[in-house]
Amino acid sequence: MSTLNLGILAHVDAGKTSLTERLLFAAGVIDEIGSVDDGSTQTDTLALERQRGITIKSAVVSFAVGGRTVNLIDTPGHPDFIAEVERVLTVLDGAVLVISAVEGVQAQTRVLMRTLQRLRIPTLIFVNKIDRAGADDERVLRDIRARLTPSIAAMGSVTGPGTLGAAVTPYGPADTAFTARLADLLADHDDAFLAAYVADEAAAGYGRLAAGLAAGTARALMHPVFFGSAITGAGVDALTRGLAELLPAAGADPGGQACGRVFKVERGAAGEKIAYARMFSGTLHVRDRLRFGQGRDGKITAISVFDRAPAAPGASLRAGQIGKLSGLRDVQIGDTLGRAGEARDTDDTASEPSQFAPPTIETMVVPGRDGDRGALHVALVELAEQDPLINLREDDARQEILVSLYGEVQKEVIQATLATDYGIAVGFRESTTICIERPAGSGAAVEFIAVPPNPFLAGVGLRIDPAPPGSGVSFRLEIQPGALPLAFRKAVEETVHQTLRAGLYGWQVTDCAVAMTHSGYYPRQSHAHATFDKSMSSTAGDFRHLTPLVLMDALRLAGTGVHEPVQRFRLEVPADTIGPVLPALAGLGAAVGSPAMRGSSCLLEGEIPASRAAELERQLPGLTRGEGLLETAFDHYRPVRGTAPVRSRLDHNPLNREEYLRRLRGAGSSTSRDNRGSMCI
Ligand SMILES: Nc1nc2c(ncn2[C@@H]2O[C@H](COP(=O)(O)OP(=O)(O)OP(=O)(O)O)[C@@H](O)[C@H]2O)c(=O)[nH]1
Ligand SMILES: [Mg+2]
Repeated sequence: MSTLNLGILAHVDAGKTSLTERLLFAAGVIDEIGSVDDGSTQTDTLALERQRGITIKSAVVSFAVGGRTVNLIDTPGHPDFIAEVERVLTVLDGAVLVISAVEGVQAQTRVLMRTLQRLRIPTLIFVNKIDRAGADDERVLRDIRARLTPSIAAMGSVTGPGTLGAAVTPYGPADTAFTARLADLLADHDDAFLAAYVADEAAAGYGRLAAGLAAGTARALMHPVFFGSAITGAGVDALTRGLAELLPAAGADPGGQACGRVFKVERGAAGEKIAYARMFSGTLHVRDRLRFGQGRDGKITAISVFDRAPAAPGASLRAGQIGKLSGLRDVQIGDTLGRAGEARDTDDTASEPSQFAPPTIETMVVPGRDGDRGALHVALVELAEQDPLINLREDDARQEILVSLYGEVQKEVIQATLATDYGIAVGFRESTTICIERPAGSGAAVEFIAVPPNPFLAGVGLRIDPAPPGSGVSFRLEIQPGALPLAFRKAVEETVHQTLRAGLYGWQVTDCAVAMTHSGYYPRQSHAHATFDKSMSSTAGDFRHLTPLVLMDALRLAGTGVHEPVQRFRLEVPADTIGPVLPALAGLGAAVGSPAMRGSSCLLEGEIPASRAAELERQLPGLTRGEGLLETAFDHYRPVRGTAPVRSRLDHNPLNREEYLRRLRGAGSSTSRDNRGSMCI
């Protein structure tokens, strides 16, 4: 029995949750179709989702099509919740990208399609809402070709678009125009097919074309396009067949070494952690002891498996399946799971570059009552477990708590969640834009063991080099792999990642490659007569304490530049309002291309610093009689013009060596052995 782990992705409101509901109904899992507008769907189950009619968290449902189990993950479309989509991408065998037949390709549609293509995730396109007034299937097809990809195959035709009677007729072997278009598409991507086709057109029999389309789809080279309506059910049968015939099943080796991935964490009724995981190979059983992340472990106390129905208790979770695991107290989103004691394929702990932009605003959370500060901390730590990108930062001295966010809707959701789930009323101080730092050049530094002024029993040399935009932080060894025990190497690597959270201006340093160029340590005294002597043996603490000193020295030599996030925008305004709109855009630092007239409206596209986008949204109704339509999506980072902004410094990196060492000494007066390390100063 094959399994397909399928993501449904789209711009907000395109109809993902409604389509999910319709697919569950068609597969016989539910007897009645729930509605987003009534708050009665299977996947929008949070009270907030039902109140607002939008999806906030990803949710899994399971059903059968054509002898195949489909585990469908309904994702949020609002850009404030893009982090939910990001985590889901790592566990998918295929995706359906939903596009509204009325609105066509939208800002987030493009962001998602680019990412699906980059990750080579096989993707079908579903053009939804053909029943809604204004639906135009031909226009949307042109739009997809021009703005997403030309490698598409429309799989049917629509009659009566824009009416409740809108219907879809799937194409078949007898449609010669369809088969000719398929042959052209395959010939574009497959030289063997092209040669056979040129030699003999009859070689392109329908069976060959259908197989070629499935193969091209599986390789994410081409994208079949289906039409339909989640509300009336038109076209949904053809899409369902497409799920069974055109998308590849999960490759699965249940007997192999256990390997899975956590893509969602939630709390159960009693506050216990529940991890949603997809298995890539091997099989997990209840009571298995697992290891995950960097050195954490735990024992599975219960498993629920998604298998053509709501998750049900099971004894095991096999390769290809998705299930909920209980008992893993320290598990985190994004963790790779394996069985304790089994060898890892790799010891590499480098962070994977993210597929989407990180949050671009930071805001201070202020409890309504001062007495709630402790409870607020606990609540936010729990929320950060479910969404690590909120990147909780605290300053005990100043009693400040800061979170990173994508936008105002996410802020409102956090506020409402704190109020309803935790009983804590909070407000927010004004948000600031989160910048990043990139190294301006290369820099290297080294501290040798037992050579003053190095106060630690460790030797570390590091070099930092710039890396391409979007590549994140990588770490590699330029010493012999055996030259440094694994525990020390890990300590250096982890500390490198931690240290780079705050660069010379206090912002996350990214798009750089860090190389370890030197190491030195004193081995543990292991003679029978000698007990462990910390004054003579290196510890992981020595490496943790020394690494920030060396890395910040290297970074100072490299220098860094502060970069601010820039958004791409698409703005449709009534043509007669262009007079006031253009100077307002210029005043906000936007760069605009030449306006394109579209009947009585005018289309403007360009770039705007993220810090000014909210202001544009505020001004727009006044400038356009409330008729302006704005879409924005993160595009890139660019160097800040003028004075580089400095981030409020909560992370204590050794910008000042003396102060850093003083602080460590202060920490050493506590009972923590690790903090004391073996600082011989
Ligand atoms: N007429 C019509 N309306 C639809 C169709 N599909 C969805 N809708 C409506 O569009 C709105 C949004 O639908 P959802 O299913 O919540 O869209 P979504 O993509 O899940 O939205 P988010 O998860 O918030 O991004 C709701 O009011 C639906 O009733 C359709 O095929 N036809
Ligand atoms: Mg939804």
